[in-house]
Amino acid sequence: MLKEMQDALIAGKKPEVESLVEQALDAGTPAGTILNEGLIPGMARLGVQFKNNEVFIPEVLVAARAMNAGLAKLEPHLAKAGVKPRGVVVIGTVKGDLHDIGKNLVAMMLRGNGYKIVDLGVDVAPERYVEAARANGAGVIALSALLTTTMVQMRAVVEAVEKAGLGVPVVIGGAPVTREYAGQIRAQGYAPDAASAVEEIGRIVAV
Ligand code: B1M
Repeated sequence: MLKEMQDALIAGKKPEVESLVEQALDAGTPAGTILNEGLIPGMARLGVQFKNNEVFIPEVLVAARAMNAGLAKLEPHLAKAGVKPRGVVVIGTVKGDLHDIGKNLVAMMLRGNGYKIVDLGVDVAPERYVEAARANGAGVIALSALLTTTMVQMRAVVEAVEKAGLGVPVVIGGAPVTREYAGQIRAQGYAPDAASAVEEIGRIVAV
């Protein structure tokens, strides 16, 4: 069923992806397995095809919609019941970058672990993170970037936070980003994936 889910995702068949996620849940497949062995590998396979010019932006967009619909079905099952609020995280994909699947996944995992999430969406300018963090009393600002051309925007956010004297730690992630890069731009945290983002943010808010 998970292979079928990958194929449906790549083909951008949103109702089929939703129905396969529901069927897998009904059959008792853990939400984490559906995510890590169904949806994410499907997106990775599509990424290879995209790189090789076997599929193009319209197909990838349709698949992304199917992925987000599948994630939405999984969300209640990834969430842990009865977790006390652990603070506010402002999250968004940086300016110039429209990729939102990884960011949505990180937001979902954090929500499931008891954080209140203020999701600013994609293409977010540095000053918007600052405004939202201030308005919502955020404990952490989380940034996502998927392009080597937009990861430089992360530095602009760190600088805007410093300039505003906000004192809110910035945690970064996304495929081209590394811990070394986080150090270079004075970001306080880095996470390679959504599960690590929960750990990293937990470590930072506990300090
Ligand atoms: Co784009 N794209 N794309 N794309 N796209 C990539 C990223 C690319 C690697 C494809 C490739 O060439 N192989 C390549 C980037 C090359 C580079 O710069 N290194 C690329 C390109 C070039 C482009 C365009 C420039 C193409 C063009 O126009 N010529 C263009 C740019 C548009 C823009 O943003 N301005 C573009 C457009 C698009 C679509 C709009 C069509 C679509 C996005 C739709 C959407 O998101 N709603 C799209 C997609 C879907 C992809 C691929 C295929 C899949 C990305 C994805 O969702 N992965 C991608 C290829 C790939 O990644 N294999 C590709 C699944 C997701 C779960 O993983 O986002 O990595 P990811 O998130 C992970 C971790 O990175 C981490 O946790 C997540 C879960 O574990 N993480 C964080 C992410 N954010 C975090 C934040 C944190 C912590 C961890 O905060 C604390």
